[in-house]
Amino acid sequence: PTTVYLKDYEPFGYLVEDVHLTFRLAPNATRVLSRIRFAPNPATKTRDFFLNGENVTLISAKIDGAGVAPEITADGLRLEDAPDAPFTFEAEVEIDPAENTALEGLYMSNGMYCTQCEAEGFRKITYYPDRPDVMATFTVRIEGDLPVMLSNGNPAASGEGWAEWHDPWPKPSYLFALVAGELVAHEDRFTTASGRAVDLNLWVRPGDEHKCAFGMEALKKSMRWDEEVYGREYDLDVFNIVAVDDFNMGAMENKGLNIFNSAAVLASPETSTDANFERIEAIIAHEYFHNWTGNRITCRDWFQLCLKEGLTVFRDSQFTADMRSAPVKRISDVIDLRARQFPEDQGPLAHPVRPESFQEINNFYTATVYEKGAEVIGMLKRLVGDEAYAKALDLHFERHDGQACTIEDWLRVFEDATGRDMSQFKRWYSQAGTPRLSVADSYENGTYTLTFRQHTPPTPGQDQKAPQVLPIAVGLLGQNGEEIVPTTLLEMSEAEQSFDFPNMAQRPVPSILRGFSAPVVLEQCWDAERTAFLLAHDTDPFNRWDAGRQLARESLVAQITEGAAPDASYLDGIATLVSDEALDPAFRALMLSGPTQSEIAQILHERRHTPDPDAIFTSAEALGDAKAARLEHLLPAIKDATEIRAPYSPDADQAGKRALWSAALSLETRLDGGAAATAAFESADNMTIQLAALTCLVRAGADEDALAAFEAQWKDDRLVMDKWFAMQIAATAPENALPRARHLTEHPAFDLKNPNRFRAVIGAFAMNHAGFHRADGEGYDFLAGWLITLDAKNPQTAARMCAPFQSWTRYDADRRASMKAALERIAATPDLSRDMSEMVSRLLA
Ligand code: BAL
Ligand code: ZN
Repeated sequence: PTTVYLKDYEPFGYLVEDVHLTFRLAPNATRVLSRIRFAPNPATKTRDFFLNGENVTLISAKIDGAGVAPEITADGLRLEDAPDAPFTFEAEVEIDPAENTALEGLYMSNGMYCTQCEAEGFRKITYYPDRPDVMATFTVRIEGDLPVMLSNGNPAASGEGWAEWHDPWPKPSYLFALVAGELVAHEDRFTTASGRAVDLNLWVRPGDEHKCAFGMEALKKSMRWDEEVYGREYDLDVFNIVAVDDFNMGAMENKGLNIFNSAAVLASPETSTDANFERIEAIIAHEYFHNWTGNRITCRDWFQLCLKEGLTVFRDSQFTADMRSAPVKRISDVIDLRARQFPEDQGPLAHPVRPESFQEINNFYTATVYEKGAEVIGMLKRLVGDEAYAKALDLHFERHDGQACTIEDWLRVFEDATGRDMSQFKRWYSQAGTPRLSVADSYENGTYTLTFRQHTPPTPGQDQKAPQVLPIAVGLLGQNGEEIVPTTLLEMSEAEQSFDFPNMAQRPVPSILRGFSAPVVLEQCWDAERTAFLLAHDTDPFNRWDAGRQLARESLVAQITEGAAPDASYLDGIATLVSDEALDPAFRALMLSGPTQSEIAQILHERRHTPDPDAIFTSAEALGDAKAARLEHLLPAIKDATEIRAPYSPDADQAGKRALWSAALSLETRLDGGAAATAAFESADNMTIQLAALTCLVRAGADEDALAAFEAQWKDDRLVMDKWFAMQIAATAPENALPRARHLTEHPAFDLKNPNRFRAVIGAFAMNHAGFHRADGEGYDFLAGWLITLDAKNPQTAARMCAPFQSWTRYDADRRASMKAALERIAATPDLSRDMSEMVSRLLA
């Protein structure tokens, strides 16, 4: 496979003025007629007229009305003698949406036509310069015998069996979308700040109408928020969202026609959990916010993906923080970052936020590009301050509207708006790996000094790392717990740097990296007493939570490596916090959650212990049991105070109470073997409690009747059944995970072609840490086998599911050998996709 490099970027030799497309829909033989006006690009000298195209059959091609016979290859079409003056290119091609199981380009899902073009799917629809720096207006005519036929922009005209759409905003082909099928709309209306009336539609399959109201409200809140916080208004007369069952990603921000995985938009109290509601609100916001950060201002090339994704994730996090609890959102984001991005940054798949090469861009829709990309924006904002950030963003929108931009453009805006030199900060975009920040302190003559050292370990292809700019938020507490220096931002730019705090009457207790102000691993000398003190007194909710997390982590490490008992100071600290009714229940629920088993494996590995997945599981269970015993006397009061009697609402307040109630139920199950959970399961009137209770029963191994009852109740709801499949595999005891996963692949509702269902079984299995890492290596073989099978149909989803193998070098020799063999088995598979072959070769490098 060919490797593409950032350094080789060249603009396309032609500009596209406008595009007219006609679709004659037919499941196995859709005809696509294109009429594209090209003009030589004055910015380039080369005029190679090459149009990308894959899996399309050319029927005819014309230039200015005269037939031409271009050279056709597996990846496109070339005309040697294309004019060096404006011309119109026309083509008719045939494609086969019904056979398209890769879900890229135009495909069919439950009898409905839909598209996914990002990153390079448009070339599977017709011949086109399928690259984000070619922007054009699109007019689309759809012909077919279907009641609803949608494309981007505004509706232009329609009649029996046809509809036309016009999108006045120039866009790259990756934002093209078409949907046609039997759909019903949940309708609403929004008036923008400047008075534009916008028709809003959420299109769903008949039968799903009752799952639309929440998504629609989330859309309206997002539209208002973007006006109020970023001054960004919507720019078309309609905004359409469509729910699709078979979809590789969560959702897609196509101009004016967002397409959503139905799991990321459909919601009802009976079928969706609080976590589902929050995620749906965030994804709707994310896709909507792309209208300005992604669509109006797009990326010059795919190396710049973080320009739109990092910024848009950052914006959706701000939105969720505003709609719900900011500290809870921050803690949840960091849990996610540490669980998904840190392992990526610390393993064989590490790559910079802006990668410099790829074989298959679909492999770079990663936690690094998205979540670390968002952390980078957060650091920028912290460093320049809120006002300067707002000024820079205004300049970005003003200067770059309608353009395809780079990270250099983005940082120049900050330089111009703030006068600050961004050259060192730019390393956050080019240097892979998680910086490790160590800290030492001293107290002399009334001056307290913090000395930091930063170091980033080597990553593939990058042996040497230079110091990065780190915003380090610090607060100082007095010995009796009062705050003596409120949160202060220290700016570190050297490998080692000290910061003095003079006039300290006493030696303070430092609270470092408040709010997780930079995405680093903080290495403080382990001080159990200080950590317990911060757990009790820190005014920064993130660091308070993190103190609890550190105590739990150290307890587990000591249990595993020294045979120690669960740490009493951790249990005492937690007991005080969870019963403190002045604290937000959602925060208290987070305090009760422990580190993941994979996180413990990583820490053990860093400390030169070979992680034993079974020992990690057993210790985590022992800590859970000890927590239950220590909190036993508090559980009835916690449950009483958080029991919701009002009708269900997915708001943050109720959701927080249910989270704490469910965490208490989970501890109670450790004490009563499942009696309370069974009662909760049987009386639940919402999915949050029903699933929480079922999870408790699965963990307790008392799940047979409840799993059967749940299946009988929900067998016709595909989204609920995904939860049923996933949870019983992920939460079961390790020895049951593989037999259960195997058994469920034979369930009549297991469907390889539906990415949600595949992830619910095969992906959930890899989340059962000790189950996946079975000593006999059969877990690895099982995952490898299914990834090989899926790769033949849907390479994108298969390749993304290789991530569980990324930590393979941290385990013992037998497990390493088994994982390597599993990866080699994938690598040796004939006709492996480009996606998969790139992933496996990076994992084995
Ligand atoms: N652009 C792909 C889906 C998303 O990040 O919104
Ligand atoms: Zn996005």
